[in-house]
Amino acid sequence: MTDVNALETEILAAIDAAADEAALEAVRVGALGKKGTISEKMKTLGGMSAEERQVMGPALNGLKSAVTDAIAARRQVLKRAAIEERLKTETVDVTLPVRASPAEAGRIHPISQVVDEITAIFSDMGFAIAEGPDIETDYYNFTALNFPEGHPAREMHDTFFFNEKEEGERMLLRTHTSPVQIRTMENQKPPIRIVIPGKTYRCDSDATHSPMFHQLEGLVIDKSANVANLKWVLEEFCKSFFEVDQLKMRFRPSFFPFTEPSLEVDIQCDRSGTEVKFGEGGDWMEILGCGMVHPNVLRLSGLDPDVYQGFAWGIGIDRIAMLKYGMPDLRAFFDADARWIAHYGFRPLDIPTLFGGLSS
Ligand code: 2NM
Repeated sequence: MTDVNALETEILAAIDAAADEAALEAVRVGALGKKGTISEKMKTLGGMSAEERQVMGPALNGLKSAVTDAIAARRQVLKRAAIEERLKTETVDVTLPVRASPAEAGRIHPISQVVDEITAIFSDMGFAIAEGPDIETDYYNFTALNFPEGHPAREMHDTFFFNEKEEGERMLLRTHTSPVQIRTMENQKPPIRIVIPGKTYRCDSDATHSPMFHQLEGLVIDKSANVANLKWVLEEFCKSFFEVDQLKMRFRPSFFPFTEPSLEVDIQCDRSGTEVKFGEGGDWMEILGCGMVHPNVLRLSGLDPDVYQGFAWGIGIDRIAMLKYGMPDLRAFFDADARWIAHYGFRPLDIPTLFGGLSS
């Protein structure tokens, strides 16, 4: 009996001393596990005399239930302590500011914004958007656009050529997006009303020229499209883009191989202040080139110039983006400077629409 009492004192002390649930489990296995001290004692009951067993049986059963209860009670205490400890160390400060999501921190490049603005304006007038490859053949970039072989205009385009292929063909980086108009005329029956935004390339680099720049060209082909329609489309576009109600335009004669007549367009502006204002003042600024598509271009693209006619135009996107948003240096467009984009960039969810405001 003293044995049993001593064992009980020892086990209860170990239970009290267990500092965490793992230590408590070790005590339980040591006492009540298969080879635990109490289990071993239980096994000796079989070899005892009837009188001895009558005394030791209840004593050991009493020990077993006392230890089981003590372990359960201690486990509760340790569980609660563990929770208290976690609550103390795993606090979340809900008053801390939330980190901005990418949709709020990111910015849209002014070029992308201006392309979205321009395409929104022309989509609203019923134009479709067309695209094509940056790497082109000599045929689509020049020949089909009525640039005669050896014509000085080919040199004026400062073309980037690739090395000649084995058969002698030489690919190039398109110098304008006009090859897309040719591909469209080859593949679609008029009426055609498309705008083509895209990257274009010329070997030219200074404060106002980048070897890669952006153009937006437009094309209308049907049986009656004329210069009056061209002037209306461009006037509506300029008013929408510069967000003014009235805007005087000036059409001057020019030359492009692919149009006849060819015109250069100036818009009214005021340069008397620190920044240029459009739709007022007595100054002019050149903004785009345009004209009636040359009959040779129609013919080469498979359209009969006695049936179809149309007009086309081209605008430098980088330059009008600089004008509209007061950005002084073209080169910053392509520097990938995070501080510049944070200042001049646009919020991703402020998508330009005519009803929502183009640049609001
Ligand atoms: C310009 C100016 C004038 C033009 C012409 C054509 C085509 F393919 F229809 F012949 N595409 N683009 C054009 C006309 C482009 O850019 C200043």
